[in-house]
Amino acid sequence: MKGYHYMAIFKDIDVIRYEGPKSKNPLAFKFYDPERIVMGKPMKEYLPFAMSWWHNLGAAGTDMFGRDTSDKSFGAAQKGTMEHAKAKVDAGFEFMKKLGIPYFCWHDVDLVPESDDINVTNQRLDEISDYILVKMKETGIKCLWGTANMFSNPRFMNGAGSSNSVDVFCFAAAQIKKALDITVKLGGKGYVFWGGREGYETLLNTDVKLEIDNIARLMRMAVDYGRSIGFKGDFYIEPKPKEPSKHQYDFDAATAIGFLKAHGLDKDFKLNIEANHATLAGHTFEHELRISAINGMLGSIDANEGDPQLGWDVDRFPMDVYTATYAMLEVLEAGGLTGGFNFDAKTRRPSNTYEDMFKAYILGMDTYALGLINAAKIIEDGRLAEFKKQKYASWCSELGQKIILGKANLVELAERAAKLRDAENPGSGSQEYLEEVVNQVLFGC
Ligand code: XUL
Ligand code: CO
Repeated sequence: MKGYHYMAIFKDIDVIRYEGPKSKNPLAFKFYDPERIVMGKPMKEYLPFAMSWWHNLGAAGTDMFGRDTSDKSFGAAQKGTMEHAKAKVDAGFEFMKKLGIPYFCWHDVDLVPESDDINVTNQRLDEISDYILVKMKETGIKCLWGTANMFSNPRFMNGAGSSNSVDVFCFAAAQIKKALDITVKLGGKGYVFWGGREGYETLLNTDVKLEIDNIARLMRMAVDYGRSIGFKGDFYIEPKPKEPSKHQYDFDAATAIGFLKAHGLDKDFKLNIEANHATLAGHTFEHELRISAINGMLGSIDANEGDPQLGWDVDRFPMDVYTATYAMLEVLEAGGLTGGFNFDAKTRRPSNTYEDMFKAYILGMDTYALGLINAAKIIEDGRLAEFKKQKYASWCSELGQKIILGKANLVELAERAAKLRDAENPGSGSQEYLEEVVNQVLFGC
């Protein structure tokens, strides 16, 4: 790293400012106005945005059919070196500073090139995290969460916590230990488990019970170690049903919550819900947020979106304002996030310039700002909440409360049904009316 001199990477790009909905400046916010007060608080407090190290500073366009389209060397002579790792830090902090992004998220192998010797990789992580700390102090930018990449290295082909091999399990443990050390060193608010290889291709060769129990054992060790070194934040599971494994054990929020409760991990864990993972599981994003929230486990969000025509994880920057609105309704109703909004998103392969990186984040941040503004309007309008209140009004009756308190039994309920002879119509669900209300609130004056 000696001999590397810092200079601005994005020289031609100025600080990104709010210019309002009428601005035609592609490098300005149209809706994200950090200081604008929404429901009593500045917008930026509702929307703690984070930059994902892997997509923004790493992914350069390689796909299964072709190589990189963009230059993410950031001025380093050679990629995959510590000079490059440091150039990524410089680029990342300049980028976040110019956009006003307060947090970042990382995998261990996003920060430094992985060596064949884990001891060397760990020394590199020590070195780069010293440098990141300097930048954090200079800029005030913070770490949202860290994680260990336990899916890229070929040793994890049969899983990490779910591996058939005890030695591979040890490597997973070692990577988690180090990633936790660095998370604590950087003051991270959370630590993520995303189990891309924690699943199976075929039951013919898989001991599902041993694998799931072993994942829990590894997570328990992570909690115990994390707490022993002073990590006070939340552990997160990031559910995803498939890809790269055909079937992943953390299929969706409900599955992950059941797993956490069954293994006594629910006090230390919350969920990191990713929009594109929700849709891959056949759910809406807001469904996954609701299931997490009602279980007290809505921790953080990976903000992106899928493509309606593509059945895999495309990690697009979010632009769907309805989805962002429904998501922000869930977040507001849950009382906010303890984590943040990490743009686990990448520019499309042909969007290959530095400017595109900025425009992508502008799109994502503006979409969530619109989501917040709209969700606040829906709450302030009150018609949706009032409808729901009326819909469930019978549960406020004496009998309804008796059932809720667990004091009723089947015999007395059957007696009431017999007396009524026929149940009254429970009332219209009025979906079309409610959708019209949403449109009116969004597009009416
Ligand atoms: C993969 C994915 C990961 C996690 C962190 O689909 O979402 O990038 O967010 O490992
Ligand atoms: Co993610």
